[in-house]
Amino acid sequence: MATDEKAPPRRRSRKPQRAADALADEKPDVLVDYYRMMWLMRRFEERTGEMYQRAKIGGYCHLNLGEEATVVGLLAALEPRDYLFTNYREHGYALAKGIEPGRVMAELFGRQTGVSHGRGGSMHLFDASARLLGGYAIVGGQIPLATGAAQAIAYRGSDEVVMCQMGDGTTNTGAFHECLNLAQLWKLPIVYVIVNNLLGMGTTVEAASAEPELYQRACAYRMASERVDGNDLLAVRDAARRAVDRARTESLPTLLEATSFRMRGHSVVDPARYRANEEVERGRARDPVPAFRARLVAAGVLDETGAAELEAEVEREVAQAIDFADQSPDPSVEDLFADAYATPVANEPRGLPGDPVVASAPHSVEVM
Ligand SMILES: Cc1ncc(C[n+]2csc(CCOP(=O)(O)OP(=O)(O)O)c2C)c(N)n1
Repeated sequence: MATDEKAPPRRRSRKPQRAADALADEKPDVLVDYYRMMWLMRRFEERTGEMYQRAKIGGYCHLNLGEEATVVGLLAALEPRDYLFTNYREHGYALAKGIEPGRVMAELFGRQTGVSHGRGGSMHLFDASARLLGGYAIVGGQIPLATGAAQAIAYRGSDEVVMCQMGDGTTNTGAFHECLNLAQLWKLPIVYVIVNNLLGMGTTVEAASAEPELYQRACAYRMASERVDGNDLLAVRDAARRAVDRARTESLPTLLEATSFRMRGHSVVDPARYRANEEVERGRARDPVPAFRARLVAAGVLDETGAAELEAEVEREVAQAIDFADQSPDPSVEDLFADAYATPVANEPRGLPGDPVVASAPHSVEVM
């Protein structure tokens, strides 16, 4: 090499700058939208707890309080055409999937205008048009269904992705292991997400799982996996994006674990006496909602007035959702058997992942 040749100027790594202010590369309006959704979930859930106390909501009711950063981060990685399956702790997921708060609240109130026409209530939110394919009450029940949806997508060769959320306690069920095995073997476009809020009801992960680092369970199936801090919305979103991208472009599954903290008891009727006060205080100190707000204010993305206006607007939106639910009619008795079967007419497609296959199956049975 000639000695007088000038060496090209060395590019400065962008890494140290990003570390100084990781928000610098983010679009401000997107960050505000994330905060808005977290705040909507927070107020929606707090008011839901209140409505339960006032006997407006029947049955069980599990809240997402404390898990907002995880939920918003996960959903930020999905396209509207992607499918979502969850367990019973799903109100926040429905909101983040874009379903109107009024329709979610009306479902909790058991009203006809609810997402599942009042027949499901909390734990059974379902909206095929939003591609939220359920809220499931049976621990792990959603995993085979989500895996089947991913198989249908792979079979048809389309590029949608399935996300399947579950709690830490769910990972000791047989369905979890059977489905992970098949998803890797059959190369299915699915992201399994464990929301590790450290407890399955009142049992700690350590007391229930021989391998408490739950993301490591993917090793048994040679599946890609990652653990992320569930209180860090952007970290969750980025990890979820990597997983969704792997599913969409390579048709490969991922196991994602988001460590989180459940602010209240397992359900609204659980006083959570099994937790030490210090543990709860530690968790509350890391509350992701005020932390994200403070971060946006410090970065100049939002000012105090803007944040307060946004919060007041959300407050009104939640109040309207409650009014809508309150004024909505109950489902009619004549409709008792409506939606009891998957399709009102045998083999009629409903736009679900497997429908075209079912509709064109040569051995399909005609029901007269
Ligand atoms: C098959 C089955 N067994 C038991 C239950 C009762 N149950 C409901 S939630 C739960 C604990 C689940 O914990 P986890 O998966 O960690 O979810 P989290 O509620 O913490 O989000 C149990 C045992 C159930 N609903 N279904």
